[in-house]
Amino acid sequence: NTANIGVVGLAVMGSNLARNLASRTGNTVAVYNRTRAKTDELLAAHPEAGFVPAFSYAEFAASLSTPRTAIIMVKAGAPTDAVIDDLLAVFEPGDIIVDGGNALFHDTIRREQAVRSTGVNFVGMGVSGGEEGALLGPSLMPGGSDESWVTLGPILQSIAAVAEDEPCVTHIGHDGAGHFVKMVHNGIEYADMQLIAEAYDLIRRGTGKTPAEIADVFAQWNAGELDSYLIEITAEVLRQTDAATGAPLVDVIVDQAGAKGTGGWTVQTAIDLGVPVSGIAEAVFARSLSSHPEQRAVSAGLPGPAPKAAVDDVDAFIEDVRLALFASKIVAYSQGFDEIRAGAAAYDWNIDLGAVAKIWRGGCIIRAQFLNRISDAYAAEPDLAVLLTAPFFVDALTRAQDAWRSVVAAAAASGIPSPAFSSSLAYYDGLRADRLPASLIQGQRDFFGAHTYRRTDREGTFHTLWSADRSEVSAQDTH
Ligand code: NBP
Repeated sequence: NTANIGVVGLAVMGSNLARNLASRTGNTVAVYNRTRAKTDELLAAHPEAGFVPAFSYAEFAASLSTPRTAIIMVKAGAPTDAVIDDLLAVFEPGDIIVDGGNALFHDTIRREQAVRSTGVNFVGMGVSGGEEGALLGPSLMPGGSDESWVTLGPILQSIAAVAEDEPCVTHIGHDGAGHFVKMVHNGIEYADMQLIAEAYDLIRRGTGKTPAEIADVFAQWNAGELDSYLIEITAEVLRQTDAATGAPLVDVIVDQAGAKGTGGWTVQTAIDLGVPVSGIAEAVFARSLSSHPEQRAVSAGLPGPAPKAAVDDVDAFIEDVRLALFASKIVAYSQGFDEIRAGAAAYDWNIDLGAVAKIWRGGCIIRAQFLNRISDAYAAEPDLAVLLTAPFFVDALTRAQDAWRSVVAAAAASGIPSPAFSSSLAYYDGLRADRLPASLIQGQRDFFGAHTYRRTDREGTFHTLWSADRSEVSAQDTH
């Protein structure tokens, strides 16, 4: 019983997390991997870590002090279930199993319920920040019981990224809450990346600047209110020259974006919850559209505006794009937090939205200055119904208004696809509309399906007798 924490699964994420754990004072880390070679390699490469290796689950359990705490970092899906079963065979009530893989929160809810019935605690934990985050400090989103947080909290706080002296970890909520929040984090990441890509495309096509010149634009933006990891790495990617051809690397890379699925989960879940995460959805679909070369090939000859001459005032246009990007980004985050709020209500999680914004400030891909403004907004008003209505964001959206509209209009007029910019603006205008044509939709639904409607001037539900004399009846009378 020499180790206080164990890691199962020693591929890149697990071995980096194990090294991170071992580097913090007070931790002794037991390690196990299904295939022995990975364990041997890790031990040989990192003798300084003082790992306690195990070559069976029984050995692994025996090497851990109680309550035993193990973090699973294996391929999400069936492998996670297999490892949980193997651990349950050797663990005892009160022990803690943490799944740090990218599990779908529905699976986490199911696993938590099954594991809880054995008396063992199960914690689904979102881990953000990729390989480097795992090694040096990830953003951690643990769910699970309050009891497990007592043991787990201090360990996780010791390995998490630090932002403004605060560890990037908080107990998100029970059962699947952590994986839910990690899922939405990834959805927001999709939207943020798509928005940045659209900004680049607009500047390139609108001004004729080279990728290296646009890298300078992004580097400059990174010194202002857009300061974030994604803007920073965008400058790096755009500045990169391909060694083989001498061309900008971005022109050599095939323009078909891949995806591992978490963005799609965010959208599917939002549909289930009735939350309009249109910016995230556009980002997911933009990747899908890019990845159908056969459809793009047969569509290449479709009519559209001739490429325009470069804009007159390059600097003014770039500033407009910056403002449009900032406004659209506010929409994306507002939609993402709306989904977390709705998920918390639906699954009975008590999620502190301001704390979520704070733990994303370090370690993860969407880390940004901007997240401080989100935590400020929820600190001022914990029940904020729409994040973008917080005063700071209203100011920003007021400043960005004209630029946002003119950029979306210019994109449409010039035939430059900007799905995330445009849909963010449409969402914003939809929210602020005094009346929406949803009234007409209700009329149509009543016409073909007698779905009834409510009136603006009286209580009750009503139906018009469309195929008779078109008089209106109270809906109770129609059934
Ligand atoms: P992989 O997702 O590639 O998984 C490989 C690991 O799973 C190996 O240790 C492998 O053992 C183990 N494994 C498999 Br596959 N089936 C198993 C089974 N039936 N029983 C026991 N072990 C099994 O590793 P990764 O890229 O390090 O990611 C680990 C987790 O972290 C994933 O869930 C991933 O989604 C998540 N994650 C990844 C990132 C990232 O940036 N890569 C970020 C955040 C979260 P073997 O050696 O015996 O084959």
